Formats: sequence, structure tokens, C-alpha cells
Amino acid sequence: MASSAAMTTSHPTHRWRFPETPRLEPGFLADGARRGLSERTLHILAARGHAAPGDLAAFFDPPGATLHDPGLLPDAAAVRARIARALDAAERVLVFGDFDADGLTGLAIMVIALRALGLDTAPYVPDRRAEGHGLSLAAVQRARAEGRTLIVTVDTGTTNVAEIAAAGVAGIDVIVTDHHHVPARLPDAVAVVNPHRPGSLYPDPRLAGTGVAFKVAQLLLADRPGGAAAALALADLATIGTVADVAPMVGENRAIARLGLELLRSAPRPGLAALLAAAKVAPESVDLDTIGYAIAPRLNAGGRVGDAETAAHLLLAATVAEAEPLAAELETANRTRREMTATALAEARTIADRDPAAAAVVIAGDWPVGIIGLVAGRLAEERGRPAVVVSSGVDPWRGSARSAGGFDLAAAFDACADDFERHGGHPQAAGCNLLDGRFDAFRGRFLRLAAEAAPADPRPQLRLDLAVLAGDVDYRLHGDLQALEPTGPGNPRPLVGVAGMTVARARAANGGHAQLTLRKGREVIDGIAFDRGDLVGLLAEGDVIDLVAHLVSRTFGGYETLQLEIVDTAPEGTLERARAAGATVPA
Ligand SMILES: [Mn+2]
Repeated sequence: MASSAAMTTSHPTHRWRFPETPRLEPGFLADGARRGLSERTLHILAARGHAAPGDLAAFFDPPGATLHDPGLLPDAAAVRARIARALDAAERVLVFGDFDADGLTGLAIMVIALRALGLDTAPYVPDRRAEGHGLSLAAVQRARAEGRTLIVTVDTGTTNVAEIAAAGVAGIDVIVTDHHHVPARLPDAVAVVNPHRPGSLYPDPRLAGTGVAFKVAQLLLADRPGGAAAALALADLATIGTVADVAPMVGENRAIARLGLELLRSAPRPGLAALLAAAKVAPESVDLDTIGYAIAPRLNAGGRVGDAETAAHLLLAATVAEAEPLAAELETANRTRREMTATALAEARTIADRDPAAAAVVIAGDWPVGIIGLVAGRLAEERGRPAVVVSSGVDPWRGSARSAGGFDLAAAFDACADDFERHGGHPQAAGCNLLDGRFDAFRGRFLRLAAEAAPADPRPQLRLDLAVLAGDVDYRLHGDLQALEPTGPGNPRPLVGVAGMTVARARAANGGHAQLTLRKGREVIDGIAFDRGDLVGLLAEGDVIDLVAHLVSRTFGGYETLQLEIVDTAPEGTLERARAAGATVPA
């Protein structure tokens, strides 16, 4: 047993938590064994809520076989009928997509599907600054000017009562496809395809906007020769939008991602091939992380600092030659976006540092509206508390917020509604337009709400999937964890607690990281702790520690080797106490 006189002072910076693991039913274990899954993998799945009959099939069966019937979507019959009429009359169509990666990829899916049916279809992406979110009157005017008598929205439209009425007056029908919150009053559209509609029979409402578009493409292409396969070939686009929108990587989203990753790796469409080349990413190495840090930011960059239509044209490009200049344009926009974000973030940190004890970060500055959400996200992540970043360079002032620690932003913004012209969002992310002169009042109110909700122990929580002894860290464990891929939000990379590793060496690495050499018995294993340069001063050779890490396999000069991506460390014995407590580890 470890003595309390552990020589290290590396106390955990997080609360380590073990989920409650349900008892595994014999049927579940037998099904898992048939699929070649280890008991460790099955325990993780069960603790993540996948222990019901049919859950393993949904998780591991061939993805094409686990997609749901698109005919179950609300208003599916109305969509089919209206598109059939459009084909009969050779109508011209406008597809309206939101300017973020979810909307853009969904827009590309819808345009490709409608063109495959033979409809003259034009894409329309609104300007973030001039038009904002939602179907715009400018788009309705464009449709009218071009003689387009049908608009299909993607990732937006559910709340656009006035704009859809205006389209009706202009003789234009609207089909809404969307996944956003459904208000009491629906617009007067031909169809509102939104799996969140009350009474919807659709089995899995967690689709992103692009996922809904993908399902509508399946619906419309089903009867065509080769149509089913053509629809599945759009899964690459749906995967990008799903990841970018942080939709949970379970259920149908997981099936879409498994199909999509295969396409991205083996045969990326011309626009994505050009984008990956410009980003210096090899297609065969693409995973969901790559989408999150390389692909989605480049698609979004156009909407943030340039022209969002560039990304739409890139996704629709027929050849790499056509796509290359568009990819170069997005590359430039992304670089600009990155520089702007870095400058704004540095200023934002300085302001936030003036009030280090505040339960939330609420700051205003003359920052571009297109990047305040990114700055809020970074601040929330590094400080482990909710962050609201307001741009004071526009009229009205606009704010973007990101949550931390489970704080419900949607509820908090509702409680601050008196200070807003309008507001909206989800528990994790929200936005607002402030009333003139109300920033200070809003700030006070929001900080009080955050303080009331703040936990007694403010350290962020780590949800561990598994606890193992140092000697159990091997390729078999790696294989057991790999079974959960692809991972993402809702199905995160497994976090493993490892008990009793001996520190052989700790040294500082470039970029503020710590590089550790660890011993388990006679073997050594490499560890890297990103942004934890502090560990170098806290750990000494010979210390026996517990740690929390992701287990990764790296290739160096043709050799595969295991590495621990260390998130936190603690004196030996911490992990055992955490498990015994079944909950939070004491500091
Ligand atoms: Mn969306």
C-alpha cells in the first residue's frame, strides 16, 4: 500500500470520477463475446449507457444497415410530393444553407441530391454580417429574380415565419429541413422536416442539420436506379457537419461517421481533396479530430472573415483543378481568422485576469463578431468556467457564450432576457444582442447566476472509463479501447486511470508541455502531458504516481509504440481511493 508520504507534490488538478457501472446482463455479455469484444470494452459501453438490447448492434453492425428509414421524418410525404411536382413542371430551386460547416455541408448534400434528380438547383449562403442566421429576405428576392419557385432550407428555417410568409406572397414555396429548437408556432411551409417536432416518429432526433439533409437525400434518391448508393456517398459531407456541430457521436450519427470517414480516407471528393492538400493532411490519416481542427475551421473561415459561398463552391467543385483556388482562398481566410483570434484572445485574457475570482468570464471589447464565439470557447476551456464575450464594435453589441462545468447557458440567458434585444442557443452555447447601455447590468446578473451554480470544488471533473494497474498498459488494452472508435462528443476518447507508474524521467518539452518517461516493472513507456510543463517541477525520478491518460499508438521510423497522453497525475493510492469512493477523489 502506498504510504501517504509519497514524495511527489503533484496533486490532481481535476476531480477524478468513476461512473456507476451497471451490472452486465448475461445476454449483453454473450452478444459482446460473439462480436469479439472484451469484458473491459463492454464495461465501458455499459457505463456509457449502451447496455440495452440492440445497443451493440447499433454500435457495431455495418453502418449502412443501422440507418433509419427516412420516410419516418416529419412531413416526408409532403417533401416527396412537392419535389415530384417540381420535377414535372421543371421548376428551378434555391437551396439556402447556414454559413457554418453544418449548414454548408448540408447545403452541398441537398444541391447534389436535387441536381441528381434533374432539378436546376442553385446554392445560396447568407452573409453572416449583413443577413445573420436564418432564411433571409435577400435570399427570397434572389429566388424571385432568378425565377426559382421552390426554396429548400438546410440547418435553419424552423423559426422563419415572416420570411416564409414573404416567400409565399412572391409565389415561392419553402421546404424547411432543420434540427433546431421547434417553437410553438411553425412557419407556413410546404414541409418542416425537423426531427425535434412534437409527435415526430423519427427514432433518433440527435441528427445535425447536415444529417437531416443527408436523410432527405436518402428519401428523394431512394427510387432512382443507383440512388441508394448515391445517397450513401454523401456521408462524407454529413460527417463533417455532424462533427463541426458537436452532435453526439452515437446512434445514427455514429453510423454516418463510420461511412463518412471511409469515404474521406479512400476517395475524398475534389473539393475536400484540395482542402486537405492545402492543410497538409494526408486523406488516409483523417479521423474525427482532423475534421474538428483542420477541415471544419477552414470551411467556417469563409463565413467568419471572407465569403461563405467560397466553401459551398469548394464542396460542389467537380474537379480538383476547379477546387484548388477555392481551397487557397479558404487557407488565407483561415490564417486571417487564426491571427485575429490570437490577438483578440490575448486582449480578452488580459481583461479576464482583472477579476480572477469571478465565477464566469463576462467581457466586452472591439472584436470582430465572426470570432467572439471562438474566443469564448477558448476562455471557457482554459478557465473551466462559463465565458461570455461581447463585441462592442457593432450596433447592437453582440455576445457569444460557451459553457463549462455543466452550467446551463440557455437558462441563464433566459433569466437575463431584460438586458437583451434578442437571444437564443443551447445549454452549452448561446448568443445575444444586448440592449443599448445594458452590458454592466447583464454582467452583474450573469456573474451572480454563475456564482450560485458554481460547485464547492471548482476543479474541472475527469470522467474515467477504466482503472488499470501499470502492468496492464499494453497493446491489448489499446485494442480494447480502439473498439470504441470513431470517438467524438457523446462518445469521447476513453480516459484510463493507471495506478502505480514509476517516474524515470520528467523533462520540459517545447510549447509548455512535459515529457515523461515512466516505468512499469522493467519496461518503460513514454508519456506526454500537453500544457503541463508544471509537472517537471513536481515530479522527481523514482516517484510512484497514479495518472489519468489517453492511450495512443504512435509510429516512429516504422515502429509502432504506445504512448500515454497524460491529463492529470496524483500520488499513488489516489486512484484506489477514487474507485472505493465511487465518486470524486479528495484533493
Ligand atoms: Mn446546425
